[in-house]
Amino acid sequence: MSFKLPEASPLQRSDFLFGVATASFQVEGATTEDGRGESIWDRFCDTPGRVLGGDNGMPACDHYHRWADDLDMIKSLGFDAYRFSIAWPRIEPESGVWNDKGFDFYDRLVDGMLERGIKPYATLYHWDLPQYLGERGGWVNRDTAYRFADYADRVTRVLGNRVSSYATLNEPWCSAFLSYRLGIHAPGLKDDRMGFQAAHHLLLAHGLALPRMRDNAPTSEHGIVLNFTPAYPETDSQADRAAAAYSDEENSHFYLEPLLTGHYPVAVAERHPEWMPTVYPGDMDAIAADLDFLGINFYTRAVITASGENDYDGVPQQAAKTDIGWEIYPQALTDLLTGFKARYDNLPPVYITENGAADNTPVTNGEVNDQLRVGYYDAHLNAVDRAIQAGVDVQGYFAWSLMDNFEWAEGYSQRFGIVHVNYDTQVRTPKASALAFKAFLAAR
Ligand code: IFM
Repeated sequence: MSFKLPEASPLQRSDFLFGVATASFQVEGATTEDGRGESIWDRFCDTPGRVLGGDNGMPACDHYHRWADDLDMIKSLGFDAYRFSIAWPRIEPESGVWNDKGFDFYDRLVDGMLERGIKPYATLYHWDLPQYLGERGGWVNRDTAYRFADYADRVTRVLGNRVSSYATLNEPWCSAFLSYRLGIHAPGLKDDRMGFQAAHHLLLAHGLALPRMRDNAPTSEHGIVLNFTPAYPETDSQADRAAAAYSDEENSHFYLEPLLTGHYPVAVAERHPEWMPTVYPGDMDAIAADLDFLGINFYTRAVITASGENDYDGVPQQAAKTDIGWEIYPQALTDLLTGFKARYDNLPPVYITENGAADNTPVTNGEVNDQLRVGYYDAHLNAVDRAIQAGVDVQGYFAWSLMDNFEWAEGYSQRFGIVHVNYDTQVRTPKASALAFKAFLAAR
């Protein structure tokens, strides 16, 4: 079993990069070991009612101890790269205190990848903000952006050019809107103005960090990872089309446009001037610093009505869905990529830094036959191929995720891994989807 792509597809070439992705809080465990400080997610998990089942970051996949075996697994499946993230609270457990044991862990991890011929793709911030910064207002406090730039500076000084690619942030939409506007992620606040201010401070953090990262690691690539859930109108009415277009301005272009043009979208500023963040002189220039790449995370689309009311929560009733309830709609990935190329003449080279499906198929007789996920990957790899044929510069693709892990507010209830994890025994079982990747990658 493998994936089927057109014969001449660039995805079949050995210079197209394939990787798997994880994130520190979701896989590492060891939340109190070797001097790691508390993160806002540790605190959020400890707050009753915030995370399904009262789950927390322990033991997750115990990757902190099992990283060498996990790297062997990545190698044996034939992937070129591993996208991982660095836990800020391991590196700077208290404000201004730099923890050698935290640096040592990522040192070992990166060297372990290099020894195995796996390219390290590091993300500096995948949501585990130190709790002490959370207590000072988190991303609503402008100072957090400066603290991030210092942290990024320290990490890139230590890991330097050994890392092929650094992303400053993973999905600032989630760190801003899900966390401060929609109340779903840590710290769980619900305030529009705060959400937009947090977004600005996250983008500023990226902009302040970037030149320091380039100085420290001049031969690495530097960029950012954004998530997109493109909006489609429910009907062809002018009102629904306008509502969908506006939704993209607020949720997608509010993050991408400042990075590529130095401006927030006019449509948002016109409709909601009261939400626009406080911006200091020089901020937008910093945010619009050149990117070596744009990381795009894609899972699904949103279906929008002008009234904001539908009885199916944005997912058409008859649609094929993954186990978390997200519609499977691969054409949206092609449309998203070609749409960005049409809108931005300076769109940098793109990596699909996350794509994948929740498919909770259990282990049966030692195997996991996750056919929904196999089909999802097949369809989305073809969607990427169509975008490349249409002229979009896509350099690589990362499956989310290497293994089942802590799915944030959903706890351990949703499994996104191509490798199954038994959280009691920590036994890893490659699923049919992992074997499909293995066969596909071996045939390149
Ligand atoms: O698990 C998350 C990941 O941390 C960020 N992107 C989406 C994934 C699935 O929800």
